[in-house]
Order: sequence, then structure tokens, then C-alpha cells
Amino acid sequence: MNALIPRPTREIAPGAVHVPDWLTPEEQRALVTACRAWASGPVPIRHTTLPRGGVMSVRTVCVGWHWSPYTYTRVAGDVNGRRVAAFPDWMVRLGRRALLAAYGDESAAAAYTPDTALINFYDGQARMGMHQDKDERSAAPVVSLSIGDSCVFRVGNTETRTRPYTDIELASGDLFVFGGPSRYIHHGVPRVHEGTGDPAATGMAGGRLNITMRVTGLTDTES
Ligand SMILES: O=C(O)CCC(=O)C(=O)O
Repeated sequence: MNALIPRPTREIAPGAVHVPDWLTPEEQRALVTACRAWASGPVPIRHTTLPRGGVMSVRTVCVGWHWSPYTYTRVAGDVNGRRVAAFPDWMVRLGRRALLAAYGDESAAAAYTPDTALINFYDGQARMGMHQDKDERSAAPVVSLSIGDSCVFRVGNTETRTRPYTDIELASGDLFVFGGPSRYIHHGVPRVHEGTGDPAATGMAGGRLNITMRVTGLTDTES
């Protein structure tokens, strides 16, 4: 981003905090490398098919638990029947640091133990409609990391998919956390600003990567 224009940390709604430029370029490149590996397997990245036959424009790969509408499983029955990659400890630590950066609450951060990540890749045409993240059995916050092209991120309300909402720009390296009263806000990505990423800084030739870490609240006996 343009370093001349300061982008302060901002609470967009109670519990929904935007921390610009949180990831260093090194961290972004390391995440891109990890996501590339997960995208090739054991369960490859794919466009998710929705129950009514629609196909999501983003491509998604999961770590820890596999999300398919509207459930989490260990095995990706809708892709290739294989078990998803394990959720790495370094990502739990990253999630805790993210929570601390957003909320400044050390004990909440130390207790935060995400066990799944949905990794979405957006090319210039991809979008995500307004939705709530409500397939988890835990109300723990969602940690969202953005890398590559910037986008318009729509922060809505908990009641409806429509107004009132606030549009913010998420750029490469930005952190967005939503929990507490904002845990079930509707949110979406109406637009990606194609070509705004920095390939040298991120290692991505183009497009936008978004990683959301979540706590499923599930145990293996339920998978
Ligand atoms: O790409 C984003 O910033 C949001 C992703 C999202 O809403 C989701 O994965 O549920």
C-alpha cells in the first residue's frame, strides 16, 4: 500500500477490527508457499458447488477440517474422498498473534485455538456474496488474512444481507478479525481490484488470497 497514506487500526463495528499491513512481506510469501502446497493436495483446490447447483467463483482449499456447504468433515467427500491436511501448530500461533493484535486481550489470544482454515483464491472476476459464517459450533472469532490484490470487503450487520453495511478495502497483509457482537455479521467481497498486488512482495503473480481461520467446535467423533 501507499506508505504516505496512513491506514490506522480501526474497529468497524463492535468486535470487528481491521488491522492494515499486519503481515510482513516475508510472512505473506511464507503463507503463499504453504497455500500453494495445500492447493495441490491431498485435497486439491476447487470451485465449490452449492446445493442448488450454483458454483462459487472463488476456488477454495481447506486445512484442518474440510468445509462443504454447509458442514465440516475431515474427509473431502465432495472432492476426492481424501482427508484434508492437518492444521499446523504455526497457524494456531499465527491466529493467536492476530487476535492479540486486534483485541489486545492476552488471555483471550492465548486461549484461541483455531482448527480449520478456509483458503479462498480470487481471480479478477471472482466475488463472494453476502453470507454469515455460521457452520461452526463455536462462537470464537474468525481471523481473516488477505494477500495479493486488494478488494472491497463489505461488513454488514447480523440481521440481513443488505444495508446497513460498511465497505472497507482489504489490501495485501491486512488482518480483519470479527468476533463478539460481530461474530455473525453478514459479509462479502463484491469486488477485487485486479492488478493491485505486488508480485515481488508476495510471490503471487496475480489474484487475491484470503485465509480465514476459525474454531469449528467439532471433535473427531463427529467427523
Ligand atoms: O475473502 C474474504 O475476505 C472473505 C472470505 C469469506 O467471507 C469466507 O471465507 O467466508
